[in-house]
Amino acid sequence: CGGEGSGGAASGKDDGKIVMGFSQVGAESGWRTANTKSIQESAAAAGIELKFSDAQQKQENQIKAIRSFIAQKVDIIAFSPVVESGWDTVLKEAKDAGIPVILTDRAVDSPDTTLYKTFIGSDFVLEGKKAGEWVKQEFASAAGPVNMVELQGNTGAAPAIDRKEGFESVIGSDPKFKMLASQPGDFTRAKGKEVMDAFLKANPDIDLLYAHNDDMGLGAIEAIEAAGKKPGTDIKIVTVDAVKDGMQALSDGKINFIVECSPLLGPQLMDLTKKVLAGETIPTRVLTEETTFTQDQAKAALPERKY
Ligand code: GZL
Repeated sequence: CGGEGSGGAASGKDDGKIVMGFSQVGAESGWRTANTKSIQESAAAAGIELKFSDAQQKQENQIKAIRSFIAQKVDIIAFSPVVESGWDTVLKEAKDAGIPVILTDRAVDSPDTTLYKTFIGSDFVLEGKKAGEWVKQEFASAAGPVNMVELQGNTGAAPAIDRKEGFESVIGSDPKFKMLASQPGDFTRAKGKEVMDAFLKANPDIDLLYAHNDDMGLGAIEAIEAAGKKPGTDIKIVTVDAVKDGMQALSDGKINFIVECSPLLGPQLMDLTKKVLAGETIPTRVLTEETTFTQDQAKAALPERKY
């Protein structure tokens, strides 16, 4: 097949159809399910043949999948790196094979930016800052201390690192706010519930939970209710994503604020894929559009939500 930048759309097959290898993090959250749906539906709509692999949140499975895509001589590889580090070797193998790579959703920390064409995804530091700004405003009149706990995403993941950094950059300097505990909940409901249960047993007076995604927040709500407390009232909750179940909890008053992180990256990915294979220059960073929701805004937005 034609190599990268070969002018016409290179194809792994005679019929000229673009073949994409996509390595997905897993199926850990409502966000991930919506992201997978967006990618699969957009590939079909764009006439791109998709070879899709679910890594079950394991980096070694993503590396295996990328090597398999290289062996199959796909035209392009796209993936959402489950963690930031450890990609240089396999990305160099893709580069040496003349197969362009696009990062979606999460970034890698490689200093060699020639290893991929672009990164389409959110600004996770900004998402953390938006969550922190809401907390400062919500507790502006509180004398303090404001006792907080944090459920982080999976260790080493760009959204976990950056959402924590962004939140701390806004809250960190104010002595009124005390972070009593901060642990990974791996972006899943089950782990979020388990860790929140432990937080509640060790800290009787929690005022606020910051969860790096809705799913961990929803798991935490189960633990809070099991402990006989009212989520959204006794313990305020701010999360990130704005998936349907999170927005429903927000509308029901069990979550107090959600920072949106859009999973609908499929159309942009397919558009950029065609540009890369046509030899066009594309931006090295594509930011996704997203907003924030209060309880009233969730009530209004729910009927129209796509995910
Ligand atoms: C963010 C994405 C995160 C979501 C979680 O772009 O990587 O992973 O916030 C998902 O819900 O599991």
